[in-house]
Amino acid sequence: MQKTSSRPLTAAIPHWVLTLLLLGAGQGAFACISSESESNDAESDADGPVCSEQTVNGNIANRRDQDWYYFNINQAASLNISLDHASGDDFDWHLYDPSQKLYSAETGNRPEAASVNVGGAGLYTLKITRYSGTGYYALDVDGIPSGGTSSSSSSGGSSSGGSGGGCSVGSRPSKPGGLTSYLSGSQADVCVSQNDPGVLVMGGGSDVDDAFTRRVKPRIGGGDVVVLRTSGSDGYNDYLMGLLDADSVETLMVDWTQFANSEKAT
Ligand SMILES: [Ca+2]
Ligand SMILES: [Ca+2]
Repeated sequence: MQKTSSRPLTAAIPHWVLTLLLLGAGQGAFACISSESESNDAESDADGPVCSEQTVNGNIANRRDQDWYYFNINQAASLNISLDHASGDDFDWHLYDPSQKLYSAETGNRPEAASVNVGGAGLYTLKITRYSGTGYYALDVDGIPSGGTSSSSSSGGSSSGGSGGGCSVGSRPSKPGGLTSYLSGSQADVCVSQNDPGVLVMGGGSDVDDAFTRRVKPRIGGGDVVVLRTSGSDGYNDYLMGLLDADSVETLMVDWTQFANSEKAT
């Protein structure tokens, strides 16, 4: 078995545990937020997802407070972004595109309301800052397409949710816009029977092929394997497909906090 240098050993530990969880547990809807959650002062700690028709209540608590939010866009859309707050305050919003570049902002008017056309799919973030005053605000972002189910920036695999293949585990979670994934094998879910959970702890050296073939393979029963990584690429796909006789191996590049908190990754 040819191994690739892009497979960190640690990645092998959580993916198998999560494989069992994903196959054995139903998935609930990933809720739109209605209020902010501190600390959200950095883009990497943004709250979300923000959804259309759902006001988000926030608070600029002090002079240094800034609040970040995120939402996914799966197709071209016209967004109506508005920020409502006490008349004596002056807050602003800044919209960042999936490449984390400033895309649009409203800083000159009160209330801060504007329409923004977005064309690229992916994860957008919105930063709320203060120019003067502190206190509560209400943020509305209308026009976000429902679903957030596709992403042109992703590599390989399916970006959409699905039926779960009739496995009684609920629908397959949608992939957040901007999340890169690599799929090997069959895209469709396969149903397998699992009697007991299992944990394989491995670390400190190279991957042990026998651990996968003798310990993991019998338990997954030809099911679907999910690999969560924060860096690298698809180095585990072919490796695990060969060792586990899996129906598929999908690697998700979970390199943002928002992706880690998404229904797809959890
Ligand atoms: Ca705040
Ligand atoms: Ca904040």
